[in-house]
Amino acid sequence: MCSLTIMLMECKSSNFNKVENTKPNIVVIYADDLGYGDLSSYGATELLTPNIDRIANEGIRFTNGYATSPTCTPSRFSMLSGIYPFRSQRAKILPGNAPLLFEIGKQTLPSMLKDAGYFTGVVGKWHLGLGDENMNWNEDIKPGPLEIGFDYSYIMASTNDRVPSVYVKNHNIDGLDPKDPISVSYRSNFEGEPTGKENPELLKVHPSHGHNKSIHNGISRIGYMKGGKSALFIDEDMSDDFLRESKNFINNHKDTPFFLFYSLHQPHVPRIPHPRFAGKSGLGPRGDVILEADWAVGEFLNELEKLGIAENTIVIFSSDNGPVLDDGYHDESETKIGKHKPRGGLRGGKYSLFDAGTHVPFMVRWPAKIKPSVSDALVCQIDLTASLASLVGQQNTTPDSENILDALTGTSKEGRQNLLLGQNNITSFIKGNYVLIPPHKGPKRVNKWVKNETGRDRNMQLYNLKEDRSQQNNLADKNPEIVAAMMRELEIIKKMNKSN
Ligand code: NG6
Ligand code: CA
Repeated sequence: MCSLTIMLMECKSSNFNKVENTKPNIVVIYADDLGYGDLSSYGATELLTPNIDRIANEGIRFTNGYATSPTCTPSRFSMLSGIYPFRSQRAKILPGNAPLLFEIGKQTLPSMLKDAGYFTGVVGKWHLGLGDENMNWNEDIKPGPLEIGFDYSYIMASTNDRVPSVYVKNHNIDGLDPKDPISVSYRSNFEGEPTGKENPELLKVHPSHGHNKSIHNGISRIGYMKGGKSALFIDEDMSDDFLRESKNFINNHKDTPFFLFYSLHQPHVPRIPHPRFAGKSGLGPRGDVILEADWAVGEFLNELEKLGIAENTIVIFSSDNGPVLDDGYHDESETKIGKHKPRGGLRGGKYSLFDAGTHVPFMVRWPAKIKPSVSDALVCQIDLTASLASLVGQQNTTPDSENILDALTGTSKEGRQNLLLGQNNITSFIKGNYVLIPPHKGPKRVNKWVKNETGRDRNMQLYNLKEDRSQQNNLADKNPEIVAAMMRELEIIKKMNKSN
């Protein structure tokens, strides 16, 4: 048992109030599609991110930190549920009207912390489904975050490129006028409503592929919607909206231990910075929204300081998947990229089994306990539940989360021994320095717009990530025994299907 756990448990037996005061606040700041090379603390030179870098420089900067999946929904699902995405058939990119992905009643990261006495909240992107089949967006929207362990939620209903373009506060759309109800469809348009496909003259940003359905704020999206005018979000204000809500949350709960999942929407498409940041990066909107996110993180960290709680607040920063340039809109992400390298020398990117799909920035700051350092330990977002459970004296009952608290707090350089990545039957497997990518059918590139390599190949692939971080030398043919051993272990993990 780690020393921090012992310390908290000793406090618990001697004086319950004392443990309540000792428990650190916990904040997970989660970027959307931010690559390993997108931050100056991870080597970016064309783009400076001094505020996010503060978390890295004042805490532990992990060089082997992972999301479980190269897309949003499965990574978020496993971070909050402690379940590998492949165990859930539905854990893949969800449409905006998908039902809630979680099985209610099972332990989650927020429910575990709630059981430990934390006030728990989520602000920002969700993309984990809401409600059940045939949900009416004008009534109570549930089940959702409040049914899986959050005490408070202020979330984007789906993604910034999927309808409905509204925020949901607890069980209801924020600012909805009952006289102007909202209708949502992912099948057919509502009569008389313009679309990006038919009315390009109404657009301020044009789609490159997909994203040509309902228009809101001069941007066409995925899916159709109608009504709800007073509740529609303004893309330019989204960063400020989530920052305001996050600051309110910590102000309101500064006197109890709190857990906040602050889920940024940057740099996911559509990349629409506030005018304060437009043109500031010289790299086009993708760079501008990264600067905007960096600013918001700085404001949030300042607020922790202003409230006098920064010292005993754990701030974890990471990203849900790797980077992508064109992801559906003409937004100069390719033409203005210049020398910036979002994947930071890794191979692949969003949607990819190659390393840049899941190998992301990962940093942990806790001024009261953590000494600044850099760690090569293999750490994954899926481990937050078991690790933080150990910290706050709770049992982890999730199947795949591992207790790597010592690595996360810097008292050990050892993290996970292995890690299964991907979703459904499209997976890869890390063990020690090696990554194994079993044969998968499918295209080499996502499509003609999204140029990221998928990492799929009909042949077995094995790479030594330590010696060959850009995955140029496939070692599978020369090392059949390593391949066989890793395949066996991968299959065992897949079959284990431990459940609560
Ligand atoms: C894709 C979208 C892409 C993005 C992605 C989900 C098209 C053509 N592409 O289907 O723009 O929304 O889904 O991204 O529609 S994620 O980061 O939320 O996983
Ligand atoms: Ca994402």
